[in-house]
Amino acid sequence: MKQTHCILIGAPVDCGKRRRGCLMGPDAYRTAGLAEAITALGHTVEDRGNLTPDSVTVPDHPNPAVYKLAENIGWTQTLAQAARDAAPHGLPIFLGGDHALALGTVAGMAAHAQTAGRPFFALWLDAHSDIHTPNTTDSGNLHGTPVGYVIGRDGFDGFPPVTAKVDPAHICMIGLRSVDGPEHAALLDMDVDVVDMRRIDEEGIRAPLAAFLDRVAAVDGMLHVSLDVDFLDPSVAPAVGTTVPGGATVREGHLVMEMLCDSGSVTSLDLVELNPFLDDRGKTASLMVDLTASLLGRRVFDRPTRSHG
Ligand code: 4U7
Ligand code: MN
Ligand code: MN
Ligand code: MN
Repeated sequence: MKQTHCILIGAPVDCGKRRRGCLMGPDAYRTAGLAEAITALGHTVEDRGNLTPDSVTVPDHPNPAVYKLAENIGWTQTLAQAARDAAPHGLPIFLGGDHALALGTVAGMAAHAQTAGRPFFALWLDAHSDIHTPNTTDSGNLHGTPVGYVIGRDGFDGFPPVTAKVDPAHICMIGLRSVDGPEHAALLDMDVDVVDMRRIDEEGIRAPLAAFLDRVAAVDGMLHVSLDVDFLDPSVAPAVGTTVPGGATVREGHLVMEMLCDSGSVTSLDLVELNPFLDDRGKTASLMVDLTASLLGRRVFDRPTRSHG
């Protein structure tokens, strides 16, 4: 893989749900040797440290379940700007932090793509579809809403207006196995490419991902990857609040990352939902670092002719 300048951006977002601990995520990735793994592959790394959210005040939300609205809006503002600032200089890697951070990172990267005049795509690696709005969520946990926000669904009053809406047909979700009723209803009405665990069982993970990557490459798209720890099976990745059994294996995770590397399309990455308080001697943090290394070109054994096509 060609030499890449990786920009680490710490986003200790912990307001997207009630269970605390994701604020320790960025330091866990650093402790697990993320920067060292990247430089060992011949890339350069710049660590911009941890951000803090803009402070905003908001009126009460009509859905009383909504949790920490103001803080989520503050983070969205801060991270959208951080994404736009970093994108022209290299490959931003957002170190979460819970998935509420993606309201900002994806909105910011999409705005950057619009400025650059390139189509924007997102790959959502997750047990969940995260397509709620503050009005449809029962839990009130806004880490379940980033996709709803970036495609421009109603209900995000008080959040920064989405200047570059992401086309649902440019989103692929892989790993789904927990989708709420209102999310299911929304997905039925749009062209998101949904690769749930049953489809992975039946078709394997390679074919649907290859088809999506071909679509991105055909139009020289910019691809944002949002990797939620709960994409992986909890037996191999226990450090997450929202465990759902029946997730991706270690090898499925690596294959996805290796194919993403081969595609050359990835222009930004979120590492989200790691809760180090729930980890088992750092094994989840280390696995996330290893997956990032695969995305950036680490190979066990390479044949010059291998390709995913
Ligand atoms: B994550 C949930 F009800 N859908 O809205 C909700 F199942 O970023 C979970 O993918 C959301 O971890 C999970 O609270 C958000 C729930
Ligand atoms: Mn999830
Ligand atoms: Mn998620
Ligand atoms: Mn989660």
